[in-house]
Amino acid sequence: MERTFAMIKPDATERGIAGKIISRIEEEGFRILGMRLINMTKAQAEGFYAVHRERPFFGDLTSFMSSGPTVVLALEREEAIRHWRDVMGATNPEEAAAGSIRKEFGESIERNSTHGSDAPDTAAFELGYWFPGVEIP
Ligand code: 3AN
Repeated sequence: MERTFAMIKPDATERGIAGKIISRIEEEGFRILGMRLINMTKAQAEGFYAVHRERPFFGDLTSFMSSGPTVVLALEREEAIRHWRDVMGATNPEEAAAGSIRKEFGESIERNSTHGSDAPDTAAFELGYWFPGVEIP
């Protein structure tokens, strides 16, 4: 079993499709170990996305992520990291595979509905960032 960190971004909560995405998470065989709806501050978004701070889209990305509610999730499944990234699809919805969440719901490379950790070390950082001190059984 492996754990990963996922988010349902403000473009999706705004359109009232968080529930659809949570259903898909369950249908894909993930166990939800932790789940909260948060209103991220700009400073929290900047800390979370610190690896991207030199990128040209950093300001827009952190403004968008602090513009509305986000659902943060701790998920468990076999090969959770890879499988969740497959279910989400490519970062740019235009390039995402048919049947993926970003293909179905993503509006743009920024407003792409979901996030998922890309490796074990980032999953550990991201889970700890949003579920600090939480005992996940
Ligand atoms: P992923 O979330 O698929 O791992 P990353 O790590 O390349 O993608 O990018 C982090 C986040 O930054 C993405 N979720 C996306 O919303 C945003 N992003 C990436 N590239 C761009 C871009 N060119 N313009 C605007 N936002 C971007």
